[in-house]
Amino acid sequence: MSKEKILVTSALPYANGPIHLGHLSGAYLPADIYVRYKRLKGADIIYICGSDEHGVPITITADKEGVKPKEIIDRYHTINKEAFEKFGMSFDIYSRTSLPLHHETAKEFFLEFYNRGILKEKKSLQFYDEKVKMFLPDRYVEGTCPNCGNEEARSDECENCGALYNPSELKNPKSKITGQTPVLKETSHWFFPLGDYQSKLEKYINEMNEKYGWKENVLQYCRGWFKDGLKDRAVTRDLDWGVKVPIKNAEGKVIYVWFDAVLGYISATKELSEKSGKKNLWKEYWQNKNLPAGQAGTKYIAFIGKDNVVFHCIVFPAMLMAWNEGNNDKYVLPQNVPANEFLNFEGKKFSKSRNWGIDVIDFLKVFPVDPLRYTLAANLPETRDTDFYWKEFQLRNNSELADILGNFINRTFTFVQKNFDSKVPVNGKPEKIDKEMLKLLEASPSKISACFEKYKIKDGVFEAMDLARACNKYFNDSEPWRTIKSDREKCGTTLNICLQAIFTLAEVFSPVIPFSSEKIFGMLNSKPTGWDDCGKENLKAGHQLNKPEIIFPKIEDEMIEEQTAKLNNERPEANQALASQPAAKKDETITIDDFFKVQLKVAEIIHAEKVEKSDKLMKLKIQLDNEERQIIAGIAKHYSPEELLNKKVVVVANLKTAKLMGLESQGMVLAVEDETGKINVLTVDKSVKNGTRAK
Ligand code: B3M
Ligand code: ZN
Repeated sequence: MSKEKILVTSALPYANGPIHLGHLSGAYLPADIYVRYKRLKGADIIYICGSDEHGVPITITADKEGVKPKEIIDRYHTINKEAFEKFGMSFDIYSRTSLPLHHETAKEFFLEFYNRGILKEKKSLQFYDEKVKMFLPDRYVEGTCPNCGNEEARSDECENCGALYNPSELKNPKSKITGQTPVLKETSHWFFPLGDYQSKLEKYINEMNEKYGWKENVLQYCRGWFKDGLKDRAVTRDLDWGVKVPIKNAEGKVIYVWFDAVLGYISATKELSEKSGKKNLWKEYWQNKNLPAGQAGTKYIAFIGKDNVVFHCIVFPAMLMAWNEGNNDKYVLPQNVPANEFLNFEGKKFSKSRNWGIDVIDFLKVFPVDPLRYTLAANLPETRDTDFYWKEFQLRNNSELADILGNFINRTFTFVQKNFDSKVPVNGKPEKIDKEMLKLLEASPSKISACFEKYKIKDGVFEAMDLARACNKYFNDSEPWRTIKSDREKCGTTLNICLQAIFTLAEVFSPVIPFSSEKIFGMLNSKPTGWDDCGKENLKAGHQLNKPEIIFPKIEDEMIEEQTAKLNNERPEANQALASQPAAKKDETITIDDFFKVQLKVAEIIHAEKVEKSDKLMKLKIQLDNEERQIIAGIAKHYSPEELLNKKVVVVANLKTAKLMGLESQGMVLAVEDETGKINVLTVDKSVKNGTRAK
């Protein structure tokens, strides 16, 4: 059988922050398991990734820190590359989109489309912040989604419902730089006619789904966009960070980050070609050159998280189609895009600012990597969002890796060491139970691959652990501690088969826990055979084994408690000064008079400082019309004093004075808590006079 030719990519993470466990579960670990498995299957496979270093996510981070974007990308590219290495990601290349090779590739595509008249120049209205005199790209504007009402929607895209729209459709837009309402100003951009590709894209996705079975969540997202009808998409931005638009009269404009980022997969493969000294290697995978006999095309699998579906199932394929229509060297389109949902952390979204979650690097400073890989793999958000819990991590390590897999390996090795001089005993007298065990070993690899082939990584991992369970049962049922005295030959048979089983386990588990697998092979004094042979009897009688070691030490309670203690553990408090009111019963209405009993007034924060010995409370001085007041608000974890200063907020002005930590609070600041637990103080425009009553 000829080797499958496979190209695998994982989403290129933005180099603007450290990778956390959620990222790993979405687009990286499942891909790595798949790739490692395919390598053992003997596939001709390359695995591509790298940093996404353009776009507004980078410039926003740079602005926040007051440094140049270059500093940000250099920092996080290095950090993330190292984190991925420590986590055992087996990329063939981890490239970056700031490389000249990438800029050339992105420009080549842009010019191809431009020269063929595919890109249309259009004048459009775009948000412009008059205070800082600049056009505001997507993420610099926040407003209410015209589709679902999400109040944190970007200028042309809503992360909550996935809607894409024109900036003019966004409600209540605000500039993220100055907080002001931006104006819509004319600018000119080049647009890619996504709509022209709708029917081709629908056909492509249907065909791929019929042949290869796409995930239901991914199909759902795609159908949603098709239903709304695909629209032209601007592929340039007014920004000075990114790939410069390679045509005249385009000063100050760069190629839209998503247009260049997806091409990053191609340029990263080009870099791999250069590094490996095989100039045309990238073409073999991307353009179906040198395919093995009988294979119709490269199998391209793009692993991503759910928030990237539109770009990988619609935008990128459309770009490749457009290229292919005008060229003889044609690119392959993804055969499958097994996007995952999200992993949350102990019931809430990961959030750096709220100290919720843990970075990969920090995790691996304390715990070994394989228990993390195993726990994440057993809990992948394949069909719905899932959570990482510290307790579950401990349990998966102690009760599964250590008590099932580790225990089986350990008891077998110590038994053989003690009774058979660390040499593989002869399988002399296989009986029914032994033959059944051998059969199970032989059948297991293909059972597991059936899952992996369908990107059901989690199921494959469960199958592997089930095999380890069955191995323990076989050991128990065979009672070697008894037969060693009564029937040494029979006992040898049992242990021979147990060692063959360890070989099989070491190999089928190796995509998931590669570091431990390597140790086990070291103990076996052997090497992997390849997936299809690993269920056979691979160890010869008399083969010398090495000394056993404990592969999965237990994780003690204290170690877990230390971690949970570090978290910002309290439910982000509803502002204490914003004492929670007795909730009105569902159907209970109030009169307008009732409402007017509450005096809601606009006030300016003229001073803010943290309350000593409290990490939650902030002491505010506010200016009402003619009156200064002190309010103690439970918002110190969400705002710095500087951020609050000069904000115009809404306060309850006729609230009974209360005392908090011995300090008087003469009113209450209105705020809302979002679903992630972040508190947002309600603010009004600076032009509203202090003391103005809200009604
Ligand atoms: N950088 C978004 C993300 O990190 C984006 C992916 C690009 S894939 C070409 O989730
Ligand atoms: Zn929305």
